[in-house]
Amino acid sequence: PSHNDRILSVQSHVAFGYVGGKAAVFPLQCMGYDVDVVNTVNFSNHTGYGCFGGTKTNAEELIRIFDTMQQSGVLVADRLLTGYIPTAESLGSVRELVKKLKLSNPNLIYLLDPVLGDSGRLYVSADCVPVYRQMLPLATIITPNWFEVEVLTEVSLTDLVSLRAALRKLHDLYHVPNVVISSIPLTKLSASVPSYLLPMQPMDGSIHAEYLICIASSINDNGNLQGQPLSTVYAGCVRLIPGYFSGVGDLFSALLLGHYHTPQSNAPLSFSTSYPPLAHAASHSLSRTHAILTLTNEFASNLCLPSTDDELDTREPERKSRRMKGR
Ligand code: PXL
Repeated sequence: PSHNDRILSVQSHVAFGYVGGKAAVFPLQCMGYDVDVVNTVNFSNHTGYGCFGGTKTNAEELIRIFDTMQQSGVLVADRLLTGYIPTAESLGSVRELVKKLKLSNPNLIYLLDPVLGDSGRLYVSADCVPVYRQMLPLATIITPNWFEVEVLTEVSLTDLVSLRAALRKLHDLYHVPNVVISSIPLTKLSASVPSYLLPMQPMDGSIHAEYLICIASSINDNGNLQGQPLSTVYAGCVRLIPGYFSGVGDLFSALLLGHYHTPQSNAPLSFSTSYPPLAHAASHSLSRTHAILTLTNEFASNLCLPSTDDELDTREPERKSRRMKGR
């Protein structure tokens, strides 16, 4: 497919591995998008390794890049994708960029991935949290993981009632039109998930530990008026692939932005769907991300590596190909 749209991606660069821009840019280019890339850090590898090094782009440097792009007449993206931005100062300069882009293009499609951390661990500075809260109303779509939903909304996700409360806060208080939470372990929402959401019922009636649920919630035009629900929620399930993967959220967010087409946006010529834009984009991104992870996992399990290296090698498959070549 060919897209006329241009995407500006503002996230991390790593020399080794596939997180941040390394996970996001190539898939978008494969979809036919032109992608402008601003690196928020220039690191050796992702920060989950015992050791990492390199430099962060500070706020002043980011502003210089954005301002010069504007002076050169090349700050012309139709879509914006932001990811890993590790300090409040640099995040503040991206917030100002978004305001500027929205002023010159009110139809800007902005996917904000509020990269804060995962599974109870922050991997950016804690003072990014209030800046992200300021940025939420500027976004078209946000893609927090469940931990980021909890941090941003201060609602802990334990069941469908708390999930609804968190979504309400994001839509109502922070004015986010579209929220996608790509992978909540079913066990986290405990027994309150209705059986029609489960692809397969365990024989003993317990909740399956082997599935992840993806939630896509879009605000309704008449939400909260005349008893209309505030948002429409679509849910999908995929099988959990055991192992530790990095950059999956970055890949998913990029695909989501790439597949999101509203009647106003520049969709490929052949594009037509009966699904609402967010549900369409979420289901495509979910199945593609899952397919890529399945291939990565197959690749990893075909390698006979010493057990101590297994965990690291599962994280970043290209590391294995290097080692294989060296044998
Ligand atoms: O996947 C998020 C991410 C992006 N970029 C860098 C990271 C991480 C998560 O650890 O370290 C550099």
